[in-house]
Amino acid sequence: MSAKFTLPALPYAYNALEPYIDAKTMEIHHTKHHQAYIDKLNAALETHSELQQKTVEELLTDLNSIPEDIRTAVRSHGGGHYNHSLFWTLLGAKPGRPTGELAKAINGAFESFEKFQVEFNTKAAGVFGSGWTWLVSDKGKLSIVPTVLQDNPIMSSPKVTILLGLDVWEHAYYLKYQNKRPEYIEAWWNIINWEEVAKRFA
Ligand code: MN3
Repeated sequence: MSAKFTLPALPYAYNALEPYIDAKTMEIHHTKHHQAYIDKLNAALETHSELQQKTVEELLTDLNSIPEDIRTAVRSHGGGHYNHSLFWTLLGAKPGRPTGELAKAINGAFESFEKFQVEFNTKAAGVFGSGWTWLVSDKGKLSIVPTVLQDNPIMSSPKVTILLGLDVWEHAYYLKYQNKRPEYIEAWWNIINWEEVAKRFA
């Protein structure tokens, strides 16, 4: 078969997020790590042509329907492809803060932007081993959800909307931050694409 899923181009240059995320990390993360998830997802689907019509979101929101022999591969590598595709769009070089309805919803759920940050930081720092932390909207109700490995909240709650996500795998920060995950998380607040987050919320 031809490769069904392909690597999306980054909407900015590898060095666009400097100094918060270095160009080398971005390049390896995108061209090696993300590409590997795509290759392995395509390989898993090779023997199951009936699944090749589905989007990655359709695969992940209905994992129980995936044949057992490739379910773990679809969950891991499909999750990896989905999470990274999303992650790239949620980063940008324009520092800012949420505004409008999104800001209201954050203040409503967490009291203030600062308290939202504290809770997000705590959950992201607390992910044991490799995983992600997400800001999730369930019909406008916001919560912060950590996940392990390449899981995504839509796997267990297909109806939620992912607003924001942070990759806390070591490959996302090790070159620049080594074991200092909290410093990476702190830096990430400077490169969130809040316009994109607001679009997803609306
Ligand atoms: Mn990653």
